[in-house]
Amino acid sequence: MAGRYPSSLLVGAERCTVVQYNNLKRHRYSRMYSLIIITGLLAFASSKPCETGSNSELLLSLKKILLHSLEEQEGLPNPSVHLALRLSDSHNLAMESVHLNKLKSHLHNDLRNSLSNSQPVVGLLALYTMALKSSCFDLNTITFTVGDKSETLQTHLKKQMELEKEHIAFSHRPLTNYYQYSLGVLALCVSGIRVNNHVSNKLIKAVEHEHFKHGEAESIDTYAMAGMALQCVKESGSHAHNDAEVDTALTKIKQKLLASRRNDGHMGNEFSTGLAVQALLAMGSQVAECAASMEAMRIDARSNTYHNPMAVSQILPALQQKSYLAVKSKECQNEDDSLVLEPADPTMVLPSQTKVALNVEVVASNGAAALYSVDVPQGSSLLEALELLKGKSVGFMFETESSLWGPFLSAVNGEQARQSDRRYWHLSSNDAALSEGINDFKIESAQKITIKNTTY
Ligand code: B12
Repeated sequence: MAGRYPSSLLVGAERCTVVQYNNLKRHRYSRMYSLIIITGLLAFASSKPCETGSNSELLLSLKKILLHSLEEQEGLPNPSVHLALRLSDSHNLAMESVHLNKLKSHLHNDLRNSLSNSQPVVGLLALYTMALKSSCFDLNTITFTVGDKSETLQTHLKKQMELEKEHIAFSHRPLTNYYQYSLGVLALCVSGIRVNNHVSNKLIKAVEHEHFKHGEAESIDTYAMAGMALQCVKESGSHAHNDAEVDTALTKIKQKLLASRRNDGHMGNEFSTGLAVQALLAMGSQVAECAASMEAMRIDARSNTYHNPMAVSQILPALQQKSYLAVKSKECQNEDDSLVLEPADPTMVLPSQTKVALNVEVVASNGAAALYSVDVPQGSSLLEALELLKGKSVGFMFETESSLWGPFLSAVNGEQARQSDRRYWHLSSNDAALSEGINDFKIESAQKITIKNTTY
């Protein structure tokens, strides 16, 4: 599966680093390698961390990562990447326009199929809505025909939110998750649709009862998304009767985000910090208050922590001191069209000669554990390592599902960990939870990976 696109980005004149792009895939994968070398970016010189001008080279290189990812997408076009490019202050309008058309055809068809099969897709519908709105596209002209009924995108989004809300009333959890529920509220709000008070109340209650979890840990990403959603609702004035409740929830979210700030400036982890900064800015924090977190992200970006376009798409608005709320007032006139993408030089990346020993422990839902061993080239992704193990025919098998973040490990040794059962295959290395998935995590040294069927 996973089309991986090892590619390279130079941030700082003296070095050339391999960055791996993850592609959006659906239900199948094929592998291919290419190396893209972008040379000539000047060394990053940041003396005033919060001033846009001082980090313009870094921002430029991040935008180019996103543009390259558009070219290399084999699967569905990514609405989050589109949104980040549209919220940027410089553009490649031709490439954005081609991508918009892909969203309106490929992603649209995929969403229609999901809606026809009654699958909950509120997060993707919301991102699609915001991507279209960020391109100033008339949302009223977008319709889905499901069965013999044709309804607008916004009507479908509202209906999905009603289903989610009813599910929360019934089982205290959304059909999808609170991150997607927040995205739904945000998308309705930024596109000027009044959010039903009952819908926003469910989000407010979830904040109050601290229901935002990622596995066993608190989900800072979800607090951030809920913060942006509720801030938008507050500003729209549509929640007038319960203004105090919205304020209480926003205050709590802000506390949660600030309390999650580590000494190195990250809020939550490397991958939630961008959304957390976006949320704080949306809620009225001054840029200076976020300086340490922004600097942490810039250090990450320079050391290639963000080698997944999805991660870049979530930090880029924050580094440009913007949040997803900016979609609401987005105008598409007189845009700077100066972003030029140099052609990439494809090169093969050869596997390392050095092998490292990997132990893989699989813990099934009944607690039964199986241990496997395999030697893999140093620097292999966990996905490549699992493929090698599978090829050894020692009884290890696995399957993945595509997502915006790349391949999600869905079944191991014939056992599914299904969202409908609130289960997933949790990944850890030497007992520490992985902060990346199977396509992005690299095996640099001998270790034990545990893959455990876990409830959440
Ligand atoms: C909800 C959520 C989950 C839920 C998903 C099920 C559910 N309840 O819906 C659960 C708890 C199962 C989960 C698991 C994991 N997650 Co998670 N998850 C999220 C969260 C908060 C929202 C995702 C979402 O709904 N997006 C909206 C929809 C529209 O996009 P989507 O792509 O269609 O959504 C699906 C995928 O994102 C997928 N998914 C969820 N997490 C991950 C992680 C990876 C690596 C992949 C490939 C897919 C994936 O599940 C979503 C629902 O189907 C994000 C936060 C964020 N900033 O994006 C983190 C996030 C994506 N997860 C993350 C991680 C690390 C993981 C795990 C690898 C943790 C672990 N150590 O096991 C596992 C995945 C292991 C595997 N089997 O492959 C990181 C990814 C960072 C990175 N660079 O890759 C994020 C960004 C959180 C963070 N800040 O660290 N996750």
